Amino acid sequence: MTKTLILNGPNLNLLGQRQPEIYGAETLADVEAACTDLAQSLGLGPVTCRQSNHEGELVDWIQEARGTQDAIVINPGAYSHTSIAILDALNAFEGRVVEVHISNIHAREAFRHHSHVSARADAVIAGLGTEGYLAALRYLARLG
Ligand code: CA2
Repeated sequence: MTKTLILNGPNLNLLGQRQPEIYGAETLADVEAACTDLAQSLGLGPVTCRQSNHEGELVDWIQEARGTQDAIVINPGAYSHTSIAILDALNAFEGRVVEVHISNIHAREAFRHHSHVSARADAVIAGLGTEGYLAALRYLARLG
């Protein structure tokens, strides 16, 4: 069983409400429900979904995942490009880390091209839309 924490960072609570041309039409609740359903059908183990607009709260949840979760799927939002604190917290987590970006950050503004989190991630998914979260779960299930 792979217990998985799905973490979403700032502004991702607005999914489906603004900028559908970039982030799609699904709401965060839709994405979280699809992740829960897929994890169950893959026999992956329980998923816990959380979203915060606050860097420190994301750090707290990553710390709490130490010893309690086997994997973290994280879309750090704009903190990807700025947060050493989230990178440090992930570096203290022993399990697998998959970084997800809904958009292809490399095809966007230059300030989005670098993610601090990618230095720790076992895998990085960008540009698959919200399907990226499901691809992350399939990857984790395949690894067992
Ligand atoms: O492509 C991604 O998933 C991002 O992590 C999304 C972040 C952005 O800062 C990163 O560069 C790439 C922004 C999330 C904002 O989400 C919204 C969704 C709907 C409406 C408004 C914002």
